[in-house]
Amino acid sequence: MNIQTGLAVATLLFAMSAMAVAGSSDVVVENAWARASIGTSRPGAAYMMVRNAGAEAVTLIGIETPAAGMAEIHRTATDSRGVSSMSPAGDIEIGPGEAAKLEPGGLHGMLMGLRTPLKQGDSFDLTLRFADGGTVAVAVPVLGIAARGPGR
Ligand SMILES: [Cu+2]
Repeated sequence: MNIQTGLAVATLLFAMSAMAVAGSSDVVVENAWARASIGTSRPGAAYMMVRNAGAEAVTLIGIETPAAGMAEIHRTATDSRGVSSMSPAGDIEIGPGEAAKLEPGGLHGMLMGLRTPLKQGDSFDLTLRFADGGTVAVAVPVLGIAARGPGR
C-alpha cells in the first residue's frame, strides 16, 4: 500500500479505537440488589444485571464501593462432588447486546470488610470499572436477609 492509504488506515484504526473507548457508556445496570447482613464480620454480596446496549464489547474489570473496605467480583462454582467455592472472576467480557448476570450461585460482587451492616431499606453506591477506563455508578438497594432476587 502507498503512504496515503497507510495514513488512511492508521486514521481509521485510531477512529475505531476512540469509538471503543465509548463502549462502557452504553452499559446499563438493571435489578441491582444486595441482601441485608447480620453484622460486618461476614462479607456482603451485591447482585445485578450488567447489560451492554452498545455495538462494542466491553470488559468489566472491577467494582468499588464506599460500603466495603474491598470489593471484588467473584464467581461461585460447584464441582462434581457438589462442593461450591468461589474465586475472583477476573475480567468479564460482555459482548454487544449481551449481559453479565450477577446472581446468587454465580457471579457476585463480594463486599469484604463492610463498613457498616447492610440494613434492609438502605441503599449504597457501587461503581463498576471497565477496561476502557469508563465507570458506571449504580445505587444498590438492600433487601431483606432472606431475599433471593430483585424485588423478592
Ligand atoms: Cu464471593
